[in-house]
Amino acid sequence: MSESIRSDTDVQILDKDGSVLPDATVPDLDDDTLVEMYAQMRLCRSFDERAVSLQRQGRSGTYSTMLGHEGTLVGSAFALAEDDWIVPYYRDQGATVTHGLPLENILMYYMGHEQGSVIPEDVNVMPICITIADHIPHATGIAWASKLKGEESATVCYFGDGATSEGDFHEGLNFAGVMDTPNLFICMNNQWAISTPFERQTAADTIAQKAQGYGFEGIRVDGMDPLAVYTVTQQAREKALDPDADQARPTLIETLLYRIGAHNTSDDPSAYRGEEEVEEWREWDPLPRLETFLRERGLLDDEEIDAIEERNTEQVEAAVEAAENVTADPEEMFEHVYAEQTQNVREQQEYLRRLREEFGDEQLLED
Ligand SMILES: Cc1ncc(C[n+]2csc(CCOP(=O)(O)OP(=O)(O)O)c2C)c(N)n1
Repeated sequence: MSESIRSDTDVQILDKDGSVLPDATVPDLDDDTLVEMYAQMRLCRSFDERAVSLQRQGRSGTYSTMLGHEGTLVGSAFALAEDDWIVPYYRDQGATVTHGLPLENILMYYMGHEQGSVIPEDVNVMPICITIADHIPHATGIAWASKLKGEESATVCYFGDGATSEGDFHEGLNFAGVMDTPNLFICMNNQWAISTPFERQTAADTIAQKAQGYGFEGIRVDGMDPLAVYTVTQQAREKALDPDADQARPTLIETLLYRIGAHNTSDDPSAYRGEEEVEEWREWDPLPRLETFLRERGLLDDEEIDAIEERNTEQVEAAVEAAENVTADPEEMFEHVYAEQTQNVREQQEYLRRLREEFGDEQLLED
């Protein structure tokens, strides 16, 4: 890591200690919204801790934490309007939840219930994509459709630095450039793609500079600074919907941050990275930075933080209860693969039915 994130980014508003940098402009957000942003980031953290604990107790499957990513996820989602779309991967639940996805959907997904991917009608979020970069061309397609229909809607797609080495990344961004689609591609450069470090991912200095090859703007922002991410996202959204004559609609936003936790609950990062590096980045933690900013403005105190924490705990517990009350039905696995079931999927469904009848669920689950 370089001396300061600042020297590596185009946009940073809060310094490491939460003070506003001398040449920075704080976004024009009212006091309540700023506190809400902080509360939502704290919700992400509480949710993350609970989700990891559920996995450890055998009550949920493998989970990918967003520890260190809260500033990017919440900061960017706060800049969106209800009609905007989010096309997510497995580490951006802080953004999808801020955009209206119920917390229990995330838990149900990781518990293996199909209902986790059933998104409420009025929430413009696509189901989680686990396959790296697969969702990027979909995001371009959705944005292109919005443009053709004349909708006031931008499409935001989140992914990691590892995704930029996949063909789908290049195809999705190239098409977005050619068709001039209202896309925001948010690459969370968290320094690691499981055990592959950033310098093994690309020979380029930054991810943002790759946008030039597709004919649109790329920008690198301090991803652990929610105010900076908010500003950049808001400006990119404005351009996506109403560009000046010389502007292209899409933007590639690289948020420079760090995956403080493990890749997921099956990963042991001590096998490939040192604790020193983690501690160095932990100093940029977005939560204390925003907290200091708010305290110094007189918008937050211990009492308010306790109240936020209490509300968040209740919300997380309600989500756990809702998710654990779901009774899984294996039949659902086959229902939403295609809009109309194919012969192949029907055969697989019938095969599972026969096995269940012959052996019973108890015995099938044993091996
Ligand atoms: C097409 C594909 N190849 C490989 C994998 C296995 N895999 C899961 S996560 C991951 C690393 C992804 O890193 P990055 O895109 O930087 O996202 P991060 O997890 O760091 O947020 C890989 C290779 C996969 N899910 N999909």
